[in-house]
Amino acid sequence: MSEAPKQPTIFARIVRGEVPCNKVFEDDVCLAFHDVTPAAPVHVLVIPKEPVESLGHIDGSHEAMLGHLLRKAGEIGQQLCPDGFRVVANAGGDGGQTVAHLHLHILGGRPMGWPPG
Ligand code: DGP
Repeated sequence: MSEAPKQPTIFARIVRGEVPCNKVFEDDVCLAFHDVTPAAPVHVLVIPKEPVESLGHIDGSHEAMLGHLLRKAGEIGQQLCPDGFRVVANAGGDGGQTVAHLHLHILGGRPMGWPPG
């Protein structure tokens, strides 16, 4: 029996151009845009165009994409937050993930607390 098709996430719809976003960067592999509910003065999300669910759903075929995502997060973070920034990937329920499409949060523009909540 085949699985019922999953509904596209809001991020898949942003990738397809069906939902607008405040874009920061885009290439063939990823898209970066401002978070709609910012948790810091700078809060940008970097997502793969490929709809991978989370860091808990990756395998060797995703290595190049993940390296690219992290590199772009570093470049964007350094550009927007020269005094420092944090990159976070929430995964699964206990990880605080609310959108089931892998994404890196870039947070900055203020000192970050530790440990996170
Ligand atoms: P997480 O909780 O780690 O799954 O983060 C999801 C983030 O996505 C959250 O900070 C809010 C943001 N978000 C949800 N829907 C939208 C949207 O439609 N547009 C934008 N720009 N951000 C969104």
